[in-house]
Amino acid sequence: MHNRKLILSLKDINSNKKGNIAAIFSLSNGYMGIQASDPITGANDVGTLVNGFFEYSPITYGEPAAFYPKNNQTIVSLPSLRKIRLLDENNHSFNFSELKNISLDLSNGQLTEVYEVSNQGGEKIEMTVASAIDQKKLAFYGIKFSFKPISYQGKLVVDKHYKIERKNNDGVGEVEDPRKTRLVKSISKHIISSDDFREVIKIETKESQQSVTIEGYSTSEKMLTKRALKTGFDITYIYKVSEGVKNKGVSIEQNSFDKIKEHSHKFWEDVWNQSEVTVSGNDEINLALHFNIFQLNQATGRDGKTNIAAKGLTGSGYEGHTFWDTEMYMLPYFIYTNPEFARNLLIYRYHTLTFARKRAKELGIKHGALFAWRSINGEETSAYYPASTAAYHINGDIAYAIGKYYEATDDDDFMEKYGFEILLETARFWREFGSWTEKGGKKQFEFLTVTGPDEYTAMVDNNYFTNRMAENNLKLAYTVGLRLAKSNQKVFDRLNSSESELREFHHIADNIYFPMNAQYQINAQDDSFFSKPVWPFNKTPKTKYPLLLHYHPLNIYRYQVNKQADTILADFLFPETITDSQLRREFEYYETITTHDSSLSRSIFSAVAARMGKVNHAYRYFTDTVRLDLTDLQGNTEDGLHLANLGGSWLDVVQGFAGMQVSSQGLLKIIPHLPAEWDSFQIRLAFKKRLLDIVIDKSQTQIVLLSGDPMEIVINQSQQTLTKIIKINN
Ligand code: IFM
Repeated sequence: MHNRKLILSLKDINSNKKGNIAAIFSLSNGYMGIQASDPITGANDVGTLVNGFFEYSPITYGEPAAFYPKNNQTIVSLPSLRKIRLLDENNHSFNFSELKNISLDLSNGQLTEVYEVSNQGGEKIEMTVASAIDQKKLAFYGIKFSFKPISYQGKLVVDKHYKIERKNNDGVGEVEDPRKTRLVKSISKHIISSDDFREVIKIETKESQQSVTIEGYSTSEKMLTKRALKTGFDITYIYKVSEGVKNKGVSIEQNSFDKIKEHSHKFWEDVWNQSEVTVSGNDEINLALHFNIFQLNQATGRDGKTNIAAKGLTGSGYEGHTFWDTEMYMLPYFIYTNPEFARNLLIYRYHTLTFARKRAKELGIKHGALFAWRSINGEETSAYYPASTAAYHINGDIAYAIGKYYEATDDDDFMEKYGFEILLETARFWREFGSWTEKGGKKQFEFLTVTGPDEYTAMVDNNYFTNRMAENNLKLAYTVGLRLAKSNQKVFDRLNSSESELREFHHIADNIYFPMNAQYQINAQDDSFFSKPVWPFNKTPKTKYPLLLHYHPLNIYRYQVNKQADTILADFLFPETITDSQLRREFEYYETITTHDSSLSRSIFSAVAARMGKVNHAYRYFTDTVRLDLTDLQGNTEDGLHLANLGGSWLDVVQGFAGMQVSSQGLLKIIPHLPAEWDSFQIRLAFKKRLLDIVIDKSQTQIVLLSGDPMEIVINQSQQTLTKIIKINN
């Protein structure tokens, strides 16, 4: 971050809705998340979220059928660590508050808020709140309140005790917007102990049988204190949130607000050092990009047992579930900047293999595994199979990410312990799930009744994206398997595979059918896509978007209309499978029928447009992408940030504007496309144990090898040996 302080504050966001502010300025550390909710009113507060801490509730089907998932999983809203009660000397509450400013320092993770708080009589005090989350001892959070008189000078009562009460919204509830969360009832909260300086509460879930202990500690004053305001005073609280037996180690007295801030600062220094992405010439974009990367890091489970929820830990939308978003949109950032985080995210999938094997069997596939479309613990939890279980591509997405991780790290240990088993089990799934058919006298392999990424088209035959992902998955299992059979026979044998099984995978991959549209000479999204009429866009008012909230799914399914990038995403992931001219035709066709109702769409159109050299076009998609939550473009930032889109903005800069790809020979390629609006931009990339610093400006591309051995690199089609520094004219 070049010693420049980057601070996000109120003026940088377009909507002052409390829920948006709470989500945007939330602090988290992959383990727990704390929204920047108003500490006085608690308005819109989802409380504390702990990654992986969820409750089951039964899914009620009007018309059940065999092997539908039985339970919802919902991330639990734990009590807020920020809520505070202020009273004047007559015991009247200060319960009105106005946020005057809020600022999040992206260089050290410190959040500062300034509120004007008033009582019923209109007397005012100023409350400044400084907070930070520990990025090393993940159970800890520190918050300091500073009070100053404005028009009230008397004594101030500060109460930080919990009020264990049932909220009005406790109870099972149904919601009409599928992107929101569900309300859960079977949670119990007890006060375990409470004294002058400390309070301990325990929260237990009845069905999932999880528990969390929250310990609050006031470092100087009592938890309930009364002091004269005079020139003002501060009170600091430390919180420790321990799940089950996790985080028992460090006692609350061993930590302090200063140490929490120090740990946070160190963590962010390392992050920026590894993953610098600086845009010169546009401060607004530069800030947004840093914010996105900041939140991406905050959201990520780091223990191999937890993952990234679609909303991270910034809100309870989508119930805290993990989707394919992780592998396709967020993992690339970690693979190329912090491979250790990437490894842990993939290990999470490994830990869910038991559920995935069971799910495959439930779908009638005896050998192999089918990963959950949406879940917290790995068990499928979606009640709407046409846009979940049928999205079998999740298997190929995970396999793709494993392939990319391995390509960038050569991490054999990962492959032997976890990766290959996933590749093998997913390849086995495709083998049994697909079918051999004959078309025009040629035998080919097809995948029937599937849903691709585009959720406005469901249950179709031969979705192009799915078929590509399956092909890649089968080929990866083949190549990695063969290598393993030679290098580590023991691991290979443990998984009961054989060279003939691997050859079968390869044979299938070679014969997968890919639908083409002859009229436009482009890849067809699926077999029946072009037999449908195009959605009547000119008769659809703006107020009817996103379509999913206004039209029955079957109404949407019978038209050509895309919610998000589908075939174009396949083109993005497999650049070597398509010629420039076909890509151009394909982009033009699918762009006109895409609504971008999904936040996962625009970033891909941007990256592909940049690759095509349509840099202005790419830039328009990019500006929407990079500030999507800061502008509340989707209208639901209050439910939590759109984590996949945050990752998508990094993809746009690195894989779009810097044109980064890895060739089929495993070489890093850079093909720069500097947007006209920028003077230059700089990125850092980790690749095969090297750290590279790349600066692209109007006249040249400069690549510096910051650490690691010399390597071969391709810049603008020309292969070079990078020993220290390369400069090439653009
Ligand atoms: O995974 C996505 C899906 O592709 C579109 N709907 C939202 C999900 C969670 O982000």
